[in-house]
Amino acid sequence: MAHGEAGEEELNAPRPETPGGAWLFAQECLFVAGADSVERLPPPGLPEVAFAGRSNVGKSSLLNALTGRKHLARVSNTPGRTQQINFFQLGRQLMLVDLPGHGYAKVSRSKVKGWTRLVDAYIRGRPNLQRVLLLLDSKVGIKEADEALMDLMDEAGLSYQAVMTKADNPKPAELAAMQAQLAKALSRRPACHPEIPVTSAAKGTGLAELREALAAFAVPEVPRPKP
Ligand SMILES: Nc1nc2c(ncn2[C@@H]2O[C@H](COP(=O)(O)OP(=O)(O)OP(=O)(O)O)[C@@H](O)[C@H]2O)c(=O)[nH]1
Ligand SMILES: [Mg+2]
Repeated sequence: MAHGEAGEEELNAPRPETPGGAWLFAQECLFVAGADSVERLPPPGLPEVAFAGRSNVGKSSLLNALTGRKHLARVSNTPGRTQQINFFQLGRQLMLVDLPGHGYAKVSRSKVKGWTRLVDAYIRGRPNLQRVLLLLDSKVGIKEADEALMDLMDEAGLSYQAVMTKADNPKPAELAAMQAQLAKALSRRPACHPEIPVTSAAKGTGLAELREALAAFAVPEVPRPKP
């Protein structure tokens, strides 16, 4: 067999399996880059899943809870704190991307414009961006800024999925009503994934399922050569 040709055995060998969610999120997770302008975005590499949503919706908290690190992404009581796009590498498999909160009015207009431009440019132009998770507060639902972001993603044909956050806040009946309301509103959106995970970073609700769903985007684990 010529060098580089696959033998019969290799061809029949099972493909490396997609890493499971629990395994993937137990990998080392490292902050690798923060970008406050398009020029500072790291070159595209690993598949990326981005966490988007209005300020204070719980993006950083969800990232921390998924990875089991309390202080990986900065959590703040001051909306608008995450002011840049932050990249966190999970093992050698996946990049988790914390986007600055959109639609927050209490910072200067020029700043809001700057972040919106940056997020727009990232969403429109990132070739390795596999999915955007659009986080929606279980008590608040969809606001104008979310509609604007969804318009952009529908237009760009970029796959996105709504994720309900802070599910520990509303009463069960309110939560169910919000789920139904969101399912109806989002069913009209062409690029929106039909499933809407319900999560609570505070209580751990829905995290295992979300880890599993995100594992589908990860690069398959490369088997290490036997010593
Ligand atoms: N009750 C409850 N509070 C939460 C949960 N997740 C986040 N919070 C709180 O919501 C606030 C905002 O959380 P962050 O994770 O900083 O929100 P963010 O979306 O990253 O905010 P920006 O970076 O400003 O865009 C903090 O006070 C958190 O403690 C949750 O699951 N349940
Ligand atoms: Mg944040």
